[in-house]
Amino acid sequence: MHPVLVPNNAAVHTQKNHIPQNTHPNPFYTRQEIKETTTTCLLKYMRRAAAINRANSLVGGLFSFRFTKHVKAMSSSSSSASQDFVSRPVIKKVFAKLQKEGDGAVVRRGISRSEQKLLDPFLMLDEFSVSPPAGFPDHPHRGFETVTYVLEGGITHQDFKGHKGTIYAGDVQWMTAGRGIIHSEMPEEEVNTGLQLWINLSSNEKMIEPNYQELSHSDIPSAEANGVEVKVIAGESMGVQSPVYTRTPTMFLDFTLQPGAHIHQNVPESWNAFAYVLESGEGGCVFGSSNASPVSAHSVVVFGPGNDGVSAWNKSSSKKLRFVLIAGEPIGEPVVQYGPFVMNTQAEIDMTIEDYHYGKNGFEMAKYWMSQ
Ligand code: FJE
Ligand code: FE
Repeated sequence: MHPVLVPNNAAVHTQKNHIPQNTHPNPFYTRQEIKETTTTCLLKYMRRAAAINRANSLVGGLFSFRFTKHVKAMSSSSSSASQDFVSRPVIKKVFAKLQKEGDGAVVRRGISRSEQKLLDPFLMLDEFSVSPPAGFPDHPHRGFETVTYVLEGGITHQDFKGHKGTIYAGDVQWMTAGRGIIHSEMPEEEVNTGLQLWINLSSNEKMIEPNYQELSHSDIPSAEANGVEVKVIAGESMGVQSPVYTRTPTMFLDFTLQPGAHIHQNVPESWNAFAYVLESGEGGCVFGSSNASPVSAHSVVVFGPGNDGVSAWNKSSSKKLRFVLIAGEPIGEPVVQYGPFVMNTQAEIDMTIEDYHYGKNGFEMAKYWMSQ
């Protein structure tokens, strides 16, 4: 197998450290996780916190053009609007723990094999934070799509067919791996964070030609009303529609709620849906019912079935709430996964490993290519 498929052998972080009292906490790590990191991690954290402060002071005076539309009662900062809609209930909450992936990279895996049945067609959700020289060097994919949404910094990708580019903050790469992609995904800056979602393809699309849909932040439509802003990465919300073609019908929305704001988003009845919390004030993030218990940042919230959409409240009086709401039409087929290969049967996985090894059926360039 390709070396990147072997788990990396970096030492487990156990050493305790003193954390400076007045340092702004790195939002990627919880206080407990920061306490548990090694000296090297602490240095990275401090570099990152400094970079965040620099970035924050830069962003302060900048305003970007925004496509804003007024929407009826879909979002509201008054709690009375919540009575108009019934939300799907929250049936599972998962705190995304840190784990190592690629070469020295750290991800929070919000969705993994244990959620795949509940959340068909979604296979994986990682919140990544990666600094050079760590990254995701040359590795293959087959049988699904990867959606990379960069939140800070940049990720440079290169594939074995010569396709390359950098995904910057706010940009999205919607990659259909289909019959096969081999690529590298490496960080550009000091601080590079974002989400990577894996969406399954149905059996009749698993072996299609690979394809990319690349959206710069300015191509992603957004809307704003009543303390709610939405960036529509896939699907439709608050009257605006994404240009992304989703082979597996998918909704991918990035919501920011100001303190006290509320949102109800319709989701098709048969679709599975979840939210992933990126940022929240203490006790601020509430889903499903206005008096439900709050969820913390870095949590996946799985919604139960129902024809109503989902509701969210920002109960914080001072901090904004940011989460992504992701929903998709279930495929309803067996899933057999071997790392970055996702097929319907073990025989297809065996064939994929052979194709990758011998450079066949879409992996022809495997023998000759290496990223630069
Ligand atoms: C992977 C090896 C990998 N999460 N989040 C094996 F390198 C990867 C992989 C990633 C990844 C990449 C980005 Cl940019 C963001 C990620 C895993 O590339 F998924 C497996 N199984
Ligand atoms: Fe990849």
